Amino acid sequence: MIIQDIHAREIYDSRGIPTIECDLFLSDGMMVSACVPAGTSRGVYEAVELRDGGSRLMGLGVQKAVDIIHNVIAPIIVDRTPDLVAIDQELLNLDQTINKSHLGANAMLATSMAVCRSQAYVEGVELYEFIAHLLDYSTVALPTPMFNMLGGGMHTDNNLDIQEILVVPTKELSFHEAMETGVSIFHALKKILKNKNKITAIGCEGGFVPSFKDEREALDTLMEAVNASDRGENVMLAFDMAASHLYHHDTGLYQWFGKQISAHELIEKYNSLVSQYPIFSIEDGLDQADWMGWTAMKKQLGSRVKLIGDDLFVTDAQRIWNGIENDCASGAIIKPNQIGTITETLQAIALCREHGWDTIVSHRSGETNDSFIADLAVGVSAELIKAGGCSRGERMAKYNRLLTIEEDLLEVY
Ligand code: 2PG
Ligand code: MG
Repeated sequence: MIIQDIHAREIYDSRGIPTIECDLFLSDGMMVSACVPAGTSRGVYEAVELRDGGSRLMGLGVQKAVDIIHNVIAPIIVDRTPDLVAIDQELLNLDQTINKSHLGANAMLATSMAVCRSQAYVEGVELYEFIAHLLDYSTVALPTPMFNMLGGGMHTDNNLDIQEILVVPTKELSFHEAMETGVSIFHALKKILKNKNKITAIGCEGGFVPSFKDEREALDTLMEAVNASDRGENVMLAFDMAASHLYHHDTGLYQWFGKQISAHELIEKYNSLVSQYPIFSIEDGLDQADWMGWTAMKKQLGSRVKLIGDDLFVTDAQRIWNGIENDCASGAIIKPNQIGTITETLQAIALCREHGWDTIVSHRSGETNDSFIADLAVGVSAELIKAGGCSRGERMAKYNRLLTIEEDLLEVY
């Protein structure tokens, strides 16, 4: 079977910002599509997302990237069998930059995801199975979901400096039981916020976004919901601090609820929060360039809480390797659009796994209804997945796909 044609278009993500959808037409008449997500709190080391600039759509159009798919990528794809590894390599050869600025990580990833899906289709297996085959893994597993309950930082306009406060069911639960846990806490939280006269509006990732007087009020409110939900047993909390976006380069200090504090003081804050709340993990606890600070943080907190790098590693195997050598963290966030191809995403995951690091496959704040990351998480047996709160169609698309996969796996095994 061959790819007969490729067609891309500009669509809009869940924030109303342009992104790319890519269709591949196979020689048996099948059409396979993929859509790329985009971030708001992007790391500076992420691969470049090509945007048009100019005045149309605030400069955020992706027509140039769409044209690249039609004019530059199509000639290397059309009339070939879908072969992810070979095609990704050719995309990399065509791009020739370290940050994907020539073709654009958005154009490359749209193609790479669509080729990956096509190859799974041609081989007659589910996407998650195909991903497992690519890595030579003989088993697959459902991830534990991390549910975004309270949003802040760059994702919203409230006063919460922590970008995401999440809940993680840590007990051995089936995926659908973990979902029931998340959904029960989500609705309990809504009721509690309402009783406290706080807004129950939903943020871009499907969690609630009220203001709080400080981090403790936010955490106490969430713990109240955990306990009220009757699912409190073995549920832990997690933070995505997105600290690169709290860091001021001129002063070397971090913003923290109206104050400016040093990295040392921030680590002390984490230390006291970890003593008082059941905190499972802290993502991006320090700035994306502070390798030494990360090593110090790991030394101080690493035995009590998982330290996860997102902007620090940007799904880049080289940066993850640096993190492993310097003992900076205990795991990495995995976002295919940070690096630009599925092959490189899988290399980053394989490296984590070889070194006993956790992988957290993650959505972006700008999402589509494409549920690719659900299959990715299962195919690589990621320990965790971060796909948003318990609302909004583009977030539920991932969780609902995981429910389907769970059913498939129960039937097979
Ligand atoms: C993050 C992500 C997803 P964004 O920082 O982990 O939650 O946010 O997509 O805006 O980078
Ligand atoms: Mg993050």
